[in-house]
Amino acid sequence: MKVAVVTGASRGIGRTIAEMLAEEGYSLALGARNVEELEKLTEGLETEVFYHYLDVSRPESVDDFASRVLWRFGGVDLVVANAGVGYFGRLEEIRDEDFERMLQVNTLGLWRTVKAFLPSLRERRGAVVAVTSDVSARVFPGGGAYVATKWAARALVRTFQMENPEVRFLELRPGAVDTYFAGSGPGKPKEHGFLKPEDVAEALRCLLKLPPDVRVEELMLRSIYQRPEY
Ligand code: NJP
Repeated sequence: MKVAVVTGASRGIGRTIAEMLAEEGYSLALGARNVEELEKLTEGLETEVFYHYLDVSRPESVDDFASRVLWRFGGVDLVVANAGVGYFGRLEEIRDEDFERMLQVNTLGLWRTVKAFLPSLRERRGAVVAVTSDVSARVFPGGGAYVATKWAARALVRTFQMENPEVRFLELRPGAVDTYFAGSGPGKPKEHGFLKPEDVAEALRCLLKLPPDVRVEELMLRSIYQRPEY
């Protein structure tokens, strides 16, 4: 049975991807800081699930999580590096601690997560899904700091790919999605430009069905009600 790791699995996109992967028969290793939510999620999943506290902004937490997962399963086939946070404001207004937090989670956290599982992924010729953003290759006023952390994440994903051709890296770039992101909560109508997390998970489900010698490197998906901007 294939083993998938999902970071930021306690809610939003990560949680929905975890549910989809369980349906697809993956064994799961789920990480997030909110362990209570991970426990609740696990109760509803019909597959083998390991969950553990994970704070991707702390190197020792990532190492601890990875070694527990590798001990439990012996190896992993898929890593969904999804954990992310968003703080917004004009560049002269964004707070130092918010910018730093985003760098720690969105950029360094992704790097640490992939790095920790890389030997196993190489051995199993596995795959990484790096959840970045539709803004990982564009900018917008009021989003400069968040955007910078996602551009950097994109650069890391591409470099990882070049350095590890035996692993397939997919940069998953969602536009606005109806989650708890940036302090909001779900319930926003699709007509306001938000995808449902299920839309993202379904897109990924389709891609995972492709033959293993197909490398989809990037997927950007947005609601038809979100303005197309590049
Ligand atoms: O957000 P939300 P999404 N260590 O807030 C976890 C990107 N994205 O699902 O630790 C470990 O509902 C947090 O868990 P917890 C976005 O940048 C979104 O929308 O328990 N985990 C929770 O499970 C991000 O990369 C939109 O608090 C940490 C999860 O992350 C990804 O999509 C648009 C953590 C966040 O769930 C998923 O975000 C876009 C840490 N230090 C890109 N800090 C959008 N929603 O509109 C947070 O372009 N988490």
